[in-house]
Amino acid sequence: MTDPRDDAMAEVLAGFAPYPAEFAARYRAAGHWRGETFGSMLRERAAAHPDRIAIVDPAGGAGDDPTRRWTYAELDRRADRMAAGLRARGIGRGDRVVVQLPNVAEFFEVVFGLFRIGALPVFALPAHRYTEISYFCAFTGAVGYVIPAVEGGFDHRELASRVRAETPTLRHVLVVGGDAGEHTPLADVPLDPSGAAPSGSRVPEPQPGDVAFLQLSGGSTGVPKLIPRTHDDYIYSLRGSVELCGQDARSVHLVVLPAAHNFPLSSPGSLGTLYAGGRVVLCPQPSPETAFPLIEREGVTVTGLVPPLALLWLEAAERRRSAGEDLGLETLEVLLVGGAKFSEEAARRVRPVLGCTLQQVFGMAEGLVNYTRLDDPEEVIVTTQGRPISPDDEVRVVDDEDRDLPDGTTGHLLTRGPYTIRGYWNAPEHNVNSFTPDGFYRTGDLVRRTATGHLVVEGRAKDQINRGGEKVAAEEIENHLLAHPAVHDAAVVSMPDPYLGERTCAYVVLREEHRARPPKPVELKRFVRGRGLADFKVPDRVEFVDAFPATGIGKVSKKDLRAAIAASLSSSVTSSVTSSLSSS
Ligand code: OOB
Repeated sequence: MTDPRDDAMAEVLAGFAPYPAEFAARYRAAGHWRGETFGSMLRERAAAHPDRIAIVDPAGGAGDDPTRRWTYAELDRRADRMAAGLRARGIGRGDRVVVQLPNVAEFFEVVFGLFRIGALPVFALPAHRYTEISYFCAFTGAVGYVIPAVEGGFDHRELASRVRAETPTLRHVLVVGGDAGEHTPLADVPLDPSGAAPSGSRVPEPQPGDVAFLQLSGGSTGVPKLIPRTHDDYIYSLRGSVELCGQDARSVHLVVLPAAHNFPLSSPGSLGTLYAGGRVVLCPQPSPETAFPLIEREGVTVTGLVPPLALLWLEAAERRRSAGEDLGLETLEVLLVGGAKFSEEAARRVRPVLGCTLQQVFGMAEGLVNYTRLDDPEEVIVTTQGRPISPDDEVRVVDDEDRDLPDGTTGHLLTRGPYTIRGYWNAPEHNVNSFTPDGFYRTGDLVRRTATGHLVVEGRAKDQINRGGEKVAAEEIENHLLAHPAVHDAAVVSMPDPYLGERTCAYVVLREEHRARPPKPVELKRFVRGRGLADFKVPDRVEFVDAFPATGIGKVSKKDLRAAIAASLSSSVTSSVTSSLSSS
């Protein structure tokens, strides 16, 4: 008898570009893909060390100390009960469920519950709003959406009601904590597994080659693309990361960045820590005020940060040290920094100021992750973004015509390997541009390879702004600006920023009839925000121009726009420095 829910898996597979058979065979023979699934991984860890703590959530519990501590056995039991409850509600293999949770213990209960039944989490970020969420739900045909009630002052229940009314597939909105309103409290879902499955029904176990979840691409196109990752490929990246980062059962990993992002999830992140049998501590806020005491109290050994947060932590540590305070960071052994380029100058401060080893990470949700090694010379650690996890990661640095370049020359990074996707989910028209015919992913990053095989990120060819690790696709924001009645044309580019590395600048050409009385920049920002999208995508600056500079073949020259805003910023810095000098 076929399970009707197999239809959902058929939909997933229809949009999935599998690894060619000869590559899959090679990755298996090399021992990279070992036939593990997330469900079996947790089951095995819980059997091996049931009483070890898996998850520490400093909030959400009852009593004087709200900290929740779940052992491996408890996480495993909760995943089973969640899986049974989700199945009883009709969610099954291949179904997509958008998960948008802050760093709370329930994130793991839900995600492992979904893994166990072969349903696919779609990993949204807490900052996403109506535009992104409605798109994820519609595009993936999601049957479920998991949210907090209110987070950071934002009522996710209202957003969920609106999306639910508009998305015919969306049957379940599950709410963690607080009043669920018209939706279902997540706490009502778990069921005793023995009573859940109707007798005689087939419950197909997820297979290692199945798509386990959909991750989001940073994006450079009008709408975000979805990244299908399999159990086999992702677990291999976890195992590799765990080894390179020296993680083991003693590791205590602080999850500071949003848990669903690929970096804190897998590099080596929370899932890598669970793979290694270590302890995951959830940090509700990334500030040093919250994180430092948690590091001290929980004996945190490793954490990962984006460059702006690393800078913030360095400054806080220096300030406290010069005030004679004890930092309490003695247990911290490794600080991973990635998501955006970490300046050499800041990288040099990590060891002396925080007393731990810096590990640079240059990764991407599509796959390839590079790390500096813990025993690399300090010069390599501070001046490069690392080298690939796997001996089977194929890395090419090429010119504009896809011709290989020698080491030391900057070019486009192409990659193929045992944990890099062969295509975005359901996006044949993008896949033609994003992958070479022989399956290399075009990362859009400009890199240089050193003689030691380490990569140095030199820039980007994709039309994206990297705002301190948060990715903004220029085209997506341009489309929002074009919806404004006064806007004739828009071009969004990066501008340098000492803290975030880059911020967004929107160049706008107004329609004739609006030029005499142009809208204020703040009105355009408000308009974009009002369309309901993540706050980090709202342009930081709006500049009005009569026309855009053009390239030789008549396209908008973003290079010239970037140069113009950079020059104008540096001259305004110079003039403000000059005026402050002359007034002092
Ligand atoms: C990580 O993943 P995504 O998918 O949000 O973004 C990937 C892109 C890369 O293609 C590159 O443009 C940029 O982010 N990036 C870096 C970088 N790490 C990522 N650029 C310069 N230096 C770095 N160290 O951001 C991500 C995924 C897994 C681990 C770490 C980061």
